[in-house]
Amino acid sequence: MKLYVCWGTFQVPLGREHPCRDALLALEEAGFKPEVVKTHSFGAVPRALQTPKRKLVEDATGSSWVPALETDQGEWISGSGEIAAWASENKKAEPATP
Ligand SMILES: N[C@@H](CCC(=O)N[C@@H](CS)C(=O)NCC(=O)O)C(=O)O
Repeated sequence: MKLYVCWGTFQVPLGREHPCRDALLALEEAGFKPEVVKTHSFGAVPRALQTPKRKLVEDATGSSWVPALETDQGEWISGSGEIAAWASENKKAEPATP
């Protein structure tokens, strides 16, 4: 799976939430290890000036804003809350203990 993010998944100062980081942590918590794809640019930039990765996200989700998740099944989920909900619904099973 691929998690499309802005410029990274770093923590931001002053306790402000960073949606791309929240999405990654929710996926990791659910046992996934997504490939993180940096799209750069910014969601509000006009399409003509967007990066190819932002255009890909917009074509798939209808919005150039990130975070956006592309699952291994080719499903796209847009938004950190939606990605977190998907992660908890599709949690990977714990490996059986010997
Ligand atoms: N409600 C959205 C907000 C997304 C959001 O604010 N994303 C940050 C990046 S982490 C942003 O600045 N988005 C503009 C962009 O870069 O697309 C969510 O939680 O997913």
